[in-house]
Amino acid sequence: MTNKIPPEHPRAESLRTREMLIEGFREGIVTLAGLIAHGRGEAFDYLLGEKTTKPALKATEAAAAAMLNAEKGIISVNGNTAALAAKHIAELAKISKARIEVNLFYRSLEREEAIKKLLIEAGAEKVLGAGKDASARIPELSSERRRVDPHGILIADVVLVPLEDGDRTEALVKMGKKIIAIDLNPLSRTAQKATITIVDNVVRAIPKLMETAEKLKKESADKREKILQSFDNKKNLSESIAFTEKRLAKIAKVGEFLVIGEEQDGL
Ligand code: PTJ
Repeated sequence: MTNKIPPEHPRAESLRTREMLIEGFREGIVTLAGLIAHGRGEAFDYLLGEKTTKPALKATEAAAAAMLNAEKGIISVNGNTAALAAKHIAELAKISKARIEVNLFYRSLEREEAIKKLLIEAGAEKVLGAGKDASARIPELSSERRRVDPHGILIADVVLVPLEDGDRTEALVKMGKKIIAIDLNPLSRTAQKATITIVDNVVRAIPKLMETAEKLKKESADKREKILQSFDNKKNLSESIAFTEKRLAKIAKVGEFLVIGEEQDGL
């Protein structure tokens, strides 16, 4: 049973997101550690101002271009992502012609099947990677994340990994794949090792990615390739970190929050 959140509560949006994860945990979608991971994400989001920044929009554009130009694109889904964005994941897969694969750090057949069912109910046509379907292995990886679908992540050229752990990102990059990460922590190994890192909340980033892919779909593959080639992940990560630095410096000057909603302009 979810807690009733008054719409006028100043942190209603953030509380609603928490409730989605708590509900996901009760339904066997989210793992206990997923709740802790979300807390870390929330802290970074708080420092960021809980808004999509300009660097995040730039990374989103590059990510959409990479997904549309992929030959075998795939979206890797874990417990938190499924609980927070199942519908948008299903939509994004359709727009970008990407496949969807369940890939968990805390693997169990029950969770894999529950996440697969949730995604199918949310509109996904097919979901790879559950149970025996994950019969292939990623070399150099010891966690349960090494188990992948031979028709999915193993052969993909572009992999979207919202909310990841660093090991797998590194191993997938070594395999020659383009990795798109969504991670609120620009200092995480995932953020640092990915080809394109969107420093934003999954809740905002996946709908934005969907919207951007819809727009870029009307452009030529050449134009999308140019967007991709002109993107520099290190530079973008620097801009994301600098954004938080500037924001905090501004707040530090007055010792209290600036008017929420007006503070992003000019940063
Ligand atoms: O569902 P499973 O079994 O695959 O397990 C998933 C978790 C999240 C438990 C597992 O991947 C894990 O332990 O992740 P980490 O190493 O804690 O990393 C999670 C990263 O995601 C951290 O850098 C967080 O800051 C970030 N994060 C958390 N919530 C969000 C987020 N980034 C974007 N949007 C969020 N909502």
